[in-house]
Amino acid sequence: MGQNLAKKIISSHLVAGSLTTGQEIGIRIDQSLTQDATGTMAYLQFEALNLPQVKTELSVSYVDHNTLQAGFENADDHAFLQSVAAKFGIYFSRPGNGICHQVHLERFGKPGKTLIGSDSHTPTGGGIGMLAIGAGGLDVAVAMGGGAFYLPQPQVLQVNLTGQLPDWVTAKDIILEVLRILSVKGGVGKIVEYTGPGVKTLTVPERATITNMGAELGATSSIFPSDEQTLAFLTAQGREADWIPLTADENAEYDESITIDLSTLVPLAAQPHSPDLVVPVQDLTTIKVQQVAIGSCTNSSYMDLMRVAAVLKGRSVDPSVSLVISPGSRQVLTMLAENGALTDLLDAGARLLESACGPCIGMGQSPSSSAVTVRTFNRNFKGRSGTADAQAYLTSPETAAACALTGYLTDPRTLGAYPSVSMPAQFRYDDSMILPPGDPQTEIVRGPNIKPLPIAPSLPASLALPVILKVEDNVTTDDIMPAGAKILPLRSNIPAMSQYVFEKIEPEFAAKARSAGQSVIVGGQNYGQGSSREHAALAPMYLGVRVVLTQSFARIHRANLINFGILPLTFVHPEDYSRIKTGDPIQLSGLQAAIGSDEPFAITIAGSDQPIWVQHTLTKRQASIILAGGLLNQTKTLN
Ligand code: MIC
Ligand code: SF4
Repeated sequence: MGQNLAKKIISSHLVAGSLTTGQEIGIRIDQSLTQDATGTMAYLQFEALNLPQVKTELSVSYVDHNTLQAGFENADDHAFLQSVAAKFGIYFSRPGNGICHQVHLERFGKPGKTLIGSDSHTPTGGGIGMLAIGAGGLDVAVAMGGGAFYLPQPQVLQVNLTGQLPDWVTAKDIILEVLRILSVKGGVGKIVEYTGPGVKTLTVPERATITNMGAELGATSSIFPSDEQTLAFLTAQGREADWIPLTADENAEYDESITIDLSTLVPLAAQPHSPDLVVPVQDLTTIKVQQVAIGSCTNSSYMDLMRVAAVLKGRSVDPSVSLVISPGSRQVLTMLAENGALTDLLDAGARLLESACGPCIGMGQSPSSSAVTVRTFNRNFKGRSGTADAQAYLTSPETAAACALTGYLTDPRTLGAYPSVSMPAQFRYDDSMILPPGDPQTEIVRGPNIKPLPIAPSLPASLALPVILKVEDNVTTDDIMPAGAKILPLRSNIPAMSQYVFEKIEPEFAAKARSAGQSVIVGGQNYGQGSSREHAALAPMYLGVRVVLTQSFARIHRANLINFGILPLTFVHPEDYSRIKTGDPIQLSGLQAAIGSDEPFAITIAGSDQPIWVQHTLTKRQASIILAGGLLNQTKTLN
């Protein structure tokens, strides 16, 4: 049997472990990216490693999340990031230059390379044939320092694409179909590899829409081969020298396989409040829409916006709808400006935002009370838009444009002929807003918003602590550590930010945690899905959370908990979840021995003689991190 593409790239970067599913492996990292909302922490951590320069082939620091400057905080963070980049050998993409994943694809991504990014949508790079993985900032800091990135060897799930998309059906509908089939837990522990004759019908930006939203499957990464389409994209970006052909062997082996016939797909929408609640748009057409938001790292490429412009040209947005558009990059925006498509958008009544994450992360443009908002984004978690009772639907740009015109959820196939838009032979590239690395003597600019890193205590032999919160399945990192325009500016200030932990689920959480001193959280399945934000581990750690006990975890969040010294445990018998309630005092003893062993161990609820069996499934490397009180403590001990 031949090798699949994911395993080929892993094999060529393997520095620890072997290719046995589930075993921990370490891979060498060629490129890294950070964005501002996670980057401040990642670079504080990099500084703590005491290294003079990054050791990767390429590292880029982007500013795209916290771009509303309603006070000094975000601007202070930008200045910090710019000075750190200059000093440590990192490229700096200035605010306004675009969303990290879009710009990275355009200007830096290379087939066959490994990329780690402090953002869960880093797998966007899989669209160009990279093995691109999202991680917490500390893992990115370690990789920038030349350390390996560790992960359980993923299974490889083949998605075999046959046929060709009908008019008005898009790459977004393909990934929504995959989400419908597999759910938000379906990709956990897996790399999703796209193969089959349908692949060559998709351009790189279309592939990137699909790999981007693989994050919503919980997948470790998603990847497409590097072929003629990849060469065409790189050539149009003036980067043909970066192309290599790369594909799975003819008879490659996969752990699982599904087939999707593209010609059978229809326009789809993910309903509130989960990206896997997918139905055909034609079933939703009685729903009134108040806001349409087009943009985000999923769907803001040049071709996406050209199609939107073609749909809107000569028409008007319904007066009951606010249409906001955030182009993915300065490249996209300047091309639209130059060819007149921007005028078509503005003439139709679109409101233009800067090239940044914007409404996707609740950084402005929150919809009105109980509004229906149709978004081309990748996440529609409750409250993420900044309006607690808003109802967010996720669709393709074409569907979103149709909704903007009619004021209802609208199947775009009702609009008539599909506008033909093709990939330009040449994109307009001007990298003047990407600053190359500067002087290693650069003084780091540290405004009052940059607070020192909190460090976790090491793990004691026993712990007696109360359950301060019990939550259900699929709790997101947006639930644990909300984002939005009010809280995001505090990303480099953990003491201030920790006030908001679990704010939407239990407004008293921070106060309760403080008064308990030390505490445990109990969760259902897929705890911590969504964002890579390590603040969802760091801030609870700062508030004294020592253990999180669940039925299962999302990959990045579990790694972040370990990195910050919070012990992640799972129930041996998932039904034991129902035996624990908020307020129960939990007793864990013989902890160091239990962590040193692979066996399940018993914990008790004080006053009950029935033990609850739990397991940690930590590798030896992770166990030593937990015992040391987190990766920074451990790395310092090793130095
Ligand atoms: C997101 O889409 O939730 C974010 C904001 O990009 C996060 C990173 C963050 O919380 O800063 C992500 O996806 O990792
Ligand atoms: Fe930015 Fe949204 Fe993409 Fe996250 S998902 S990187 S917030 S555009």
